[in-house]
Amino acid sequence: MATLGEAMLRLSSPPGELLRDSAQFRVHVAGAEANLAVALASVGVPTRWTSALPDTVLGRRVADSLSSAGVLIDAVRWAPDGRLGLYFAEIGSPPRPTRVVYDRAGTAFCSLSADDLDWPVVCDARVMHLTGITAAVAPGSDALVMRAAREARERGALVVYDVNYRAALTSTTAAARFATDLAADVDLLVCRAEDARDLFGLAGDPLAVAKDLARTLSIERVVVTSGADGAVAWWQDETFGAPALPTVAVDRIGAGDAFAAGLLWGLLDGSPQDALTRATAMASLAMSVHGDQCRFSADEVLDIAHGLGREVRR
Ligand code: KDG
Repeated sequence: MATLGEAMLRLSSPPGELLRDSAQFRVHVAGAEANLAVALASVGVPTRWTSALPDTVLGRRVADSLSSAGVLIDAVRWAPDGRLGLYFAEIGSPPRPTRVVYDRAGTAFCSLSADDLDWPVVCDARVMHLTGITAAVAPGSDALVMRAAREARERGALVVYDVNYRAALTSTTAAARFATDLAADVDLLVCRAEDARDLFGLAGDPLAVAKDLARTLSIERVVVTSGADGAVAWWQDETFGAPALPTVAVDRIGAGDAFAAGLLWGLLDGSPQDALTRATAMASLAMSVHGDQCRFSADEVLDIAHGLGREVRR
């Protein structure tokens, strides 16, 4: 598995405290693609994460965290200039929504150009995972994602694009245009139902939305996620679905990345139905722990996927 994107540190106020009041922050490593890489490595899928990190103690903290999870970081570019991005999070609790504030201008990743990367190493995988976040990080990041998709495709990898729209980084119009431009090099699209509505004006029954996305973008496989209503797939004219699993969500940030990790893991050795089932299990587990990343073993995820969640005594 291969992925490409920016990592950040997340500084979050403790549960039940507001960013404007809190005297202390909890620190977590974050970044959608890094989150996916950690989740995949934890279930035993060899995964390379490509990025740029500043050659500082904070950059090394991120690298150490990912490599301790088993993620391959040999394609990371160590940048002499630039900084590590931060973001501040206040975890919501009904009726209070989650709040995120980015501080990610001028990061080492913003200056990463396609010519900096060793593409045969970056793309040495059966699947290349890319997201709309990476494409929107800085002017020029869109070209990086385009190149990654093309390089991966030329080497025979399956290219997966997770729309992952972030309003703080780009407009819906620009995100829709980018997805449309990239589509010719995408084998599987993952899209939240709300992104399908906001970017492409497609709403209603999730399966109909998935089918319409497949037709509109000419992509053969489309997965649409609907949070607590589960996920569906339009898969080369076949359809699949999986309900969301019950969870007590302490932190929803990163659940979509865990979903994508479960999906891609399932696709490597199972059917689209297996993949959706692992995806919803992984997402529900991710929401049960604090932080953007989760490190569950394959057995832990499969137990939840098969409804075997039980007390563990060893
Ligand atoms: O999906 C979770 C990510 O949003 C989080 O880890 C931070 O990558 C991030 C972003 O750009 O929002």
